[in-house]
Amino acid sequence: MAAQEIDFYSHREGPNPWKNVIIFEELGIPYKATYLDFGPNKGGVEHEDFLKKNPAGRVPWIKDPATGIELTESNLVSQYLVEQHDKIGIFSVRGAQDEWLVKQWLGFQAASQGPIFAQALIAQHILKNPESTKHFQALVKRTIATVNRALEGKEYLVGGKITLADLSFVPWDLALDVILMGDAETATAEQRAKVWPNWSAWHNRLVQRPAVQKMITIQKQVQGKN
Ligand SMILES: N[C@@H](CCC(=O)N[C@@H](CS)C(=O)NCC(=O)O)C(=O)O
Repeated sequence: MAAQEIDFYSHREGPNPWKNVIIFEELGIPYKATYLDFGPNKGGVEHEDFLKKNPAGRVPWIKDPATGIELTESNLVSQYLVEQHDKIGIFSVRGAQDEWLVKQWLGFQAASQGPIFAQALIAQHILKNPESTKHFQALVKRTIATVNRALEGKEYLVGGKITLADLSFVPWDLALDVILMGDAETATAEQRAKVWPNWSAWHNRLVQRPAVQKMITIQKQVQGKN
């Protein structure tokens, strides 16, 4: 019997749910996407209909009919998908140290990369506040420098192989042209490759994966960009 589709609440632009799309595609998991708007109107993340599902009023949010599990927080959703569907261990690592390191980087992504990149984008493109833009861009650069340092002599963050830790960074890193716009040293991909060579090679390696390419194609389709 074919697997039942996972009910997946998402947003066309917001990067966090797109992490999960990479994992759906990596593992061939069927899913049905519902795209919400931001804000309190009907069909919005802050409308009472959705707040009953996720009191945080944010996406992603899933319901898996196979297990009845309902879940939010993109990195937890990815971990759930892997636990249920990664039967051949595409994303598994050996040993307690590496298992904890995967969790460490998922925590770093959720606490540092996601929120800081989001605030840098809002400061420049919505609030149009030069001081805040400079402040948050400095934090964005510190976040990337951290990953660049961790990748010295390595192709992947943990265990010499692809894990959820690596893929969790991809959607926000794909937005860096917009996030670092105007920065003298790191505004373009070419500049970033010079400043953070380990990070840049890793990012390009991740983007070449077929599942990431598929995610980018779907993203462009739903954003009406092709
Ligand atoms: N830590 C959460 C963040 C979720 C999040 O902020 N999602 C954004 C879309 S990328 C959202 O729903 N924003 C709506 C809002 O904040 O009102 C995760 O990783 O899932």
